Formats: sequence, C-alpha cells, structure tokens
Amino acid sequence: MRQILLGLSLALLSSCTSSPSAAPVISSASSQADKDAASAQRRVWFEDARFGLFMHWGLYSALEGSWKGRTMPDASLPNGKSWYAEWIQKRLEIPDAEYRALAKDFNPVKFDAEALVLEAKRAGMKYIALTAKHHDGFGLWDSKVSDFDLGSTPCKRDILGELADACRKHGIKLGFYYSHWEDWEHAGGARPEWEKQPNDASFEGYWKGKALSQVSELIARYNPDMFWFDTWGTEGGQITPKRRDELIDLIRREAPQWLINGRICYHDPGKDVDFLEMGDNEFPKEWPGKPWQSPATMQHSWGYHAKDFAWKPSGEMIRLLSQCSSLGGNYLLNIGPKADGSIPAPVTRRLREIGGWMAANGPSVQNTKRLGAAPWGWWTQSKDGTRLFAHVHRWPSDGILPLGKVEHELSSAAILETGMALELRQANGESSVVIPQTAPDAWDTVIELRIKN
Ligand code: FHN
Repeated sequence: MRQILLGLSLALLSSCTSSPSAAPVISSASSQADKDAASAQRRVWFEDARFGLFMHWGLYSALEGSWKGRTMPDASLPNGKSWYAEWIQKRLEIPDAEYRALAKDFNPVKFDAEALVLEAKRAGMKYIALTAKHHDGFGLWDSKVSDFDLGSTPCKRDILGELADACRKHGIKLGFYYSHWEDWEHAGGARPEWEKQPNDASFEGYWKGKALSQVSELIARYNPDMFWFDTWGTEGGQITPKRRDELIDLIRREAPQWLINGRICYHDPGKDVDFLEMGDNEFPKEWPGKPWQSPATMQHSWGYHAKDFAWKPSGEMIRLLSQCSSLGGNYLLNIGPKADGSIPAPVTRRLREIGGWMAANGPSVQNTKRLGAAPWGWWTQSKDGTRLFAHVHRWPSDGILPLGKVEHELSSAAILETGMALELRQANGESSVVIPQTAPDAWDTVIELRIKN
C-alpha cells in the first residue's frame, strides 16, 4: 500500500525533512548561511515545543479593565473602544500621575512561580513568555535605568528571578516580552497612534537610555531563552531597519542562544529573526515560509479584565493548537493573572482541560513535522517519521474516515487517547479508517496511523 497523501504539497513535505539539529553552533555568525544555521540550532527546542504560555501581567492588572465607573470597551471615549485591559491607561484617559501611583500598591503576594510553572507544564506547555515590560513602561524587575519598576513598589521580591529559577528547575524555557517601541512612561518612547510621537532625537534618547539598557539588564540578570518584541506594522517611523539590527546585534553578542521574534519589526523583520510572529489571534492557512508562532488570547483581553467573559472553550484552543502544529507553527496561549499574582479560576480550568487532552495526545502536536490540511481537519507526522496523526475536527457521519492516497505503507490505526484499534481499509488506491459513529472527542479526536518500516 504505497500511496501519496492527498491534498499535501510535495514541496511542503520535502522542505520539512531537514534536520535543524545538525546545524553548527555559531555565536558570531557572519554570512547569511552561517546565521541561518545558528538560528536553526537555536530553534530546535522551540520547534519541538509547539505550545507555550504567554502572560500579560503588570500595573494595569490592578484596574481589571475598569476605572472610575468606566469599563473597557467604552465607546463614549474617542479611543476607548478596545477590550485590551493592558491599554487602560491610554484608552480610558487615566492621567499619568494617577496611573503611575498604582505602583505604590502593587504587591503580588499570591504570585507563586513554581505553582505557575507546574500549571503550565501540566497543560503541556514547554515555555513561558512574561511581560517584563509592557507599553506603560513599568518594569517587572528592579531596573537600574528606570524608577518605574518593581523596585518602586512594596514588593521586595525578585519576581523574574523566581520565575527563571522555577522554569529552570522544571525544564521549562523562559521568554520575556519587552515593549521596545511603545513606552508611555519615558518621554522619548513611542505613543499610541492617536497621540503626538516623540521626535527622532527624543526616541533615540529612549532607545539608548532605556530600551537597549534594559534588554542588556534582562540578559545579564536572568539569561532566558527568548525575547518577545512587539510591533504591529505602524512602527516604521521609529523602529527602522538600523535600530532593528542594532537590537538584534546586541542580543546575538550578549546572548547568542536567545530566540528573537519577528515582531521586533513587524513591517520588515529582515532575515535575522528566528521566527515570524503572527498578528494577535491570527492563524495562517498555510506555511508562511519560516518557523512561526501565533499569540492568542483565551478571551478578548490580554491583561486581566474582570468583566471580559468571552472565554473560549478549551476544545477551540485545542483545535488551534493542532492547526498550528500541522502548519509548522507554535501556539502561544495567553493568560492574564490578577494583580496579586493569582491565576483566575476560568484560566486554571481551561489550562487543566487542555492538559487533560495533551496528556494522551501531546505526541500528535509536539516533536512533529508539518503536513497540512485534510478535508476533516489536520495532519501531523512524528518527527522520527514512524507515525501519522489525523486530527479529526469534523467527524464523518458515515463511519468512514477517508485518508486519500497515503504516501506510506500503513500497519495500524488506533484512537491515540485510548489505544482502541480501528480497521484500516484500502480500495482503489486510497486508504480509509472505519470509525465509531460518535466522535470520541467532539473537538479533536486524534487517530494514530503507524507506518510500516
Ligand atoms: O498592544 C499589544 C497588546 O497589548 C498585546 O501585548 C499584544 C500581544 O500580541 N500585542 C500588541 C498588539 O498587537
């Protein structure tokens, strides 16, 4: 039974078989080929991981999406129509002094780095990216170059250090989100699009005096594995290719193992970022030509918003995870802790539900190769090439799952979660599997197909 997988482009299949782990480690790469090889080496863990935890947490978390009787979104304000609670300062027009005074009360006594890391790990996530600094300019550590930071709060703990230690202890990679472009606290930082922007000299003052210095500080103090920078297309006035490359060079010099995402300069990421970062909750329909990641919310907001009830069902997020995997991308799922550091109950519930699915089905998304879409869902293949996984999102009602022409000779089919064997059929050069009438998992039943060696 030597057949071809229907609906898959051969080019796509062959381009995903190269082994990045064979690339040499190069820290001061010069030619583009050397840089690409070093990037492939850096990315091995990331591409195997497929699933990470994003965390938006800062001063804004304390306002929970509301301020002085107004709740986001508030259409009565000119720029108030957004659910993004981490933008509350600008969207609800909070005076700077009043917003900055929130630091006096920021004391995350319920933040438990180890519990958080274990929660992420149980959900099947392999890395965590936390907002070390978001657009408001507040640093979640005691920074030497700014007083708008954890050092100016009653909290005398090293939150990022605690997280870094817990990640290391439990084998989870650590990333920092750092808002290198927008910074509303520094006079030279970029402002929301409806406000006057700083002139270039002023931005340069911010760039050298705060952004680059704080990135160096984060590297020296915490030595994590990934930087998550944030722009979304309108950054061109300030984030020029020269500044983009200056920041990339700094990181490559000081921390050659760090991954850098494409949103360091969304409109022109250049050739030296390690992976592309999609827009918010944006999922490509095909391989975008480079490793990639989609940052995604569980509700509308990224930061904690007590009145945002648009919770996605866990199954919907599981589907997005398998879709990302099938197209060679990563799913970075966000949570917004409360200001005291605790995790909202609906978040914990969802992480655990996803973790339940991942406990059995993890091998169908992690350490896999991309294969692409099928009429009923998505294909993936184990990295070692021995198994195909059919992620069935639309369960056929006639008891037959059509596989089309499969390139490999198959030896068995089973439901991955339970091990229940299914009958494999072959007729007219096409394969199919006899399936139960009712989907064992209404969102994503994974059928494992073993390949004969
Ligand atoms: O403005 C930010 C937003 O607050 C959030 O951090 C997201 C995450 O992808 N990025 C920006 C908007 O794209």
